[in-house]
This record gives sequence, C-alpha cells and structure tokens, in this order.
Amino acid sequence: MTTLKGPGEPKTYDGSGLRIGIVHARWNTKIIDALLVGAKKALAKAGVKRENIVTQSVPGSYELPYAVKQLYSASQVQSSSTGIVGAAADLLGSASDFTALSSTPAISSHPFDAIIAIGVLIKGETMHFEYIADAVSHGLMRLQLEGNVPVIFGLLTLLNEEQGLARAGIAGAGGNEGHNHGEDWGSAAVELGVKRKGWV
Ligand code: DLZ
Repeated sequence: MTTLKGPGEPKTYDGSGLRIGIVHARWNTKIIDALLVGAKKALAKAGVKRENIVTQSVPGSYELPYAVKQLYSASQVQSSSTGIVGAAADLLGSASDFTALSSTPAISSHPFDAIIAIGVLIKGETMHFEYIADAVSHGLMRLQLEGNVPVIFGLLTLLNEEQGLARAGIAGAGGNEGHNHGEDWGSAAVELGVKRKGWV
C-alpha cells in the first residue's frame, strides 16, 4: 500500500558489492538496539554481506560526526595500503606471500560506500537537546558533502521515550508499535551506495 509518509514505493537495489559503515550512539540503548537491528535487517535483505558491514559505537550522539569522519578516513587509508600491497604482489609474482592478499576480493578493504549514523536524542528540561541536534545534523551534512560519501541521517530527535519506541518498532506504554526507521536507513544506505557508483 502506498502511504503519504515514507520514502515511497520500495525499489530494490543490489547491495552485494557494497561496504557499509554504521556508527551508533549508546544513549537510550533500548531504542538504539532496535534501530540497529532494523538497519542491519534491511542491509541483509539487499544482499550486503555481513563481513562488509562495520559497526562502531560512541557514547552519545554528539560524538557521531567525529566518529563517522574517523571511520571513513580509516577505511580510505586501509584501502590505499591494500592497493600498495596488491601492486607489490603484481611486481613480485604469484609465489610471493602477497598473492593471497592480492587475489582476495578486495571489498573488505574498500572505503565505505555509505555510512549510517544512528543516535537517539530525547528532549530534557534544558536547551541541551537543541544544541546537540543542531550540531550533529550540520556536522553529518557537512561530512557527506565535503567527504563525498553518503551519510545516512539516523538521528531521532524526540520529545519523549514513547516516540522513540514507536519509531524503533517497539510497542511502548501506549501500545503504539510503529515502523522501525532503522530499516529505512539501511535501505537508504544501499540505494545511495549503489547510485554513488554512477548517477547517469
Ligand atoms: C549528555 C546527553 C544527554 C543529556 N542526552 C543525550 C541523549 O538524549 N542522547 C544522546 O545520544 N546523547 C545524550 N547525551 C550525551 C551527549 O551526546 C555526549 O555524549 C556528551 O555530551 C559527551 O560529549
């Protein structure tokens, strides 16, 4: 059924050639854990291999932009050093110890095709929430534009815990079990990761 809200008609993209990073905060763990399960479920459904998903955690949402930046940079360094090993293997010939490395499908050392940042911010009595939500949103947007890698915005900015439970597909006190938004983030990562390889 087509609904007004949401990303529209589901289209399937083949994620089997992708490497995806996930960085999540640990504050509000119950909601985070469910969102993570949702994101990984969508990645698996699209064919992303388990070994090509790297998950890293940070204490709170404020740390997400820095961690996404570090994770992506580390994958770029890893990729270029594997490239050097591969080139050395070509020079040294097949008897070399390098052969196994160079003939291994290199996807597990590709830079990430997309990174999902997951956090759950719940509004308290002070302005803390507004400052963190604003800083993290801008930080993640800047990263994807300047770093040229899709960063999926998995930050829930909530007025209360109940809203978070519903958006993570968990029935809360109100019994209102909603759609797990983590699944949308996993699908968005696959779509952007595939499209990133060629827009036209
Ligand atoms: C301090 C704090 C508070 C009050 N609330 C949240 C929250 O609802 N969600 C979240 O992800 N993180 C929270 N944090 C932690 C900050 O994001 C951050 O980890 C600390 O200020 C340390 O930089």
